[in-house]
Parts: sequence; C-alpha cells; structure tokens
Amino acid sequence: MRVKTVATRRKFLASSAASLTLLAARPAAAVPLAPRPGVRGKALVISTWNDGIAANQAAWEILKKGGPALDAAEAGVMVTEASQNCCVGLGGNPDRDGIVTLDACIMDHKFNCGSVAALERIKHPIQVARRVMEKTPHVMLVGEGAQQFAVAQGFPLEPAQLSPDAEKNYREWLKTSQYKPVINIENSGNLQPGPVGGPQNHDTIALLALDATGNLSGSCTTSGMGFKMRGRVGDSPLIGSGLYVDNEVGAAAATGQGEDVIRMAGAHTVVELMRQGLSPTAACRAAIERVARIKGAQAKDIQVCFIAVNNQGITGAFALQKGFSYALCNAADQRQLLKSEYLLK
Ligand code: SD4
Repeated sequence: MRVKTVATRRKFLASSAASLTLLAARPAAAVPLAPRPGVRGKALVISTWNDGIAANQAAWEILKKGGPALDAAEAGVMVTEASQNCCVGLGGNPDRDGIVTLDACIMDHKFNCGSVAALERIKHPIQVARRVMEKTPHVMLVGEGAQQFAVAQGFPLEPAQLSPDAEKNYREWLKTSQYKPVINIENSGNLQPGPVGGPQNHDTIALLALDATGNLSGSCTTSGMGFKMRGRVGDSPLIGSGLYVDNEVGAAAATGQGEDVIRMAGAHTVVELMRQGLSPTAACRAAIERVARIKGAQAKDIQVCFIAVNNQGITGAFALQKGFSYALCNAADQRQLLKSEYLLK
C-alpha cells in the first residue's frame, strides 16, 4: 500500500514537473492586441523622480532604434540600480537590522510579469524579475528563494556590505531607532540629477515605456523604505500596486509610502480609471483622492505619487503632496523634468 502511495506520488511529482516546464515555456496569455496606428512612431518614456532623466536616456537608446518597450523598461531602471542612491539598488538604505533588501517588478504588453522581493546581495533585481517572468511558471519569488534563483541564473552574489552613505545613515538612525519615513526623501540634497554614481543621486524608480510599435511595458525597482522592519515588502514589486500594464488601456506606476499604495491597489486602480475614460492625469488624481479619503487626517504625513501613460501616448502624473518630480522623454525632448500637480495645498 505504502509502496503504491510513494509510486503514485512520484508519478504526480514527475507529471507536475513536466507541466511546470510546459507552463514556463508558454507565453502568459494569448490576448488579442488592438492595433493602434495612432501611436505608432510615438515612442516615449516616463519615470519617477529626478533620476528618471538618466534612466530615460538608457531606455531611449533602445526605443529610438525601434526596440521593444520591455527592453527599454529594463535597461532604464538598471542605470538607477547601479547608481549610489538612498532608495534603489545595493547602495540604498538598509532595513532596521542593517541589511539592504531589494524589491522589483517588470510587466510587458501581454500581461507577462515577473517580480522579486526582499532580495539580498544582487545588483540588478530588475533583471532577476525579468528572468522570473521568462524562465519560471511563477510571477514572484522572495527572499532566499529569489536569491537562490538569481545565483542559479548566473547573477553574482555581491558582498554583504553597506555603501558609505547607507552606513552613515544607518549609524545616525540607530541613535533613535525610530521608523519615521521622510516625505520626498528622494529629493533630498539636490534637485538636479547628479552624474550616475554621484553622491547626490536620490530616486526610487518606476518607469513606463511606449515603443514605436505602440506596445507598453513598465518596471519598478527599490530598496524600499529605509529602516523598515526585516521582511517588510512595499508596493514596488507587487503587480497591480507599484506597477500595472494593460496594453489595451495604458500603464501606471507608483512611488511613495508603499503600504498606502497597496491598500488601494494603486497602479491597477489608475489603469482601470483610464479604462473608464479618464485622462492619465485625471486618473492619477482620482486615485490620489482615494488615498486621501482612506487616510483622512493622516494623509498629510505621507507621500503617494502616480505616473501614467495611456494607449494614445498621453502621459500624466499626480501626487498627494508637493515635491514629486517626474522625467519625460520623447522624440522632441529627451530630458524633461516636470513638477507634478498635487492634492494637499
Ligand atoms: C516602498 N514605494 O517600498 C516604495 C518606496 C518609494 O520612493 O517609492 N520611495 O514603499
């Protein structure tokens, strides 16, 4: 009897492994894509905060040659991940135990998506997120499992050490050990984008790309809120919260206090509002008004910001508080840094 059970179980495992392989090899969804001749040739990139300018440049290098939005979304945010930054990549601020943990996700025009959370010692979490999307039957891997997958995919394990900036910030934070996120910390120090690798680069980045064929993709990557609890995951790696792409409608992404983006499924909400006919800016505004309604009197203590682009190539943004900047890049001008409108005056 027992022998039979083990044999049956083996058979089940073998067949489920086979079906996993099958699943992994199959595209996520066969979605009919509406042809949109109106946006053909209108490639653009929109991304969060001041460092979006440098990220957009890398994305534009791909888009201007007619390359795919997905490649642009990945390459753009890799610039930010490689820079010295409070809020993105291994140079970012650690959690309250002094460990840097990274969150990232990526999504293409066919509802394919991949994500990693609480990933340690890997320089480019966005690349790992893309591998999750392309090489596994899953959408999201976290913690040790995500790291194990990354190493198996050939990503080097970086040293477990803080950048000099993060080390300094952490020592300072340990004096009080109080979790009090600073609104718009991404802007601290310098309103101009610094050189890649320079000490003034501050940005948590979400990026949306529209390619010359009219397809949309997006990416989002962060070290999360500095001095967070160990194991805390924010909105950035969550498809539907930090990022959402529906090629038939548009794409949206979020930055700011992740918990308050998650509780109203931020990026997905913005996309659904665009589906109902709102412009990208109006959709971002309506989503921010929802955050404000949910938070009530506490809304003044947090920052939440959205960027969006619709399937006609119209872009928009809106924030809860003053101080949110976003970068826009298109054929006419590749270095636009815009100040977002905001709700709480
Ligand atoms: C988080 N949304 O982990 C991120 C933080 C962020 O700009 O966007 N900072 O909650």
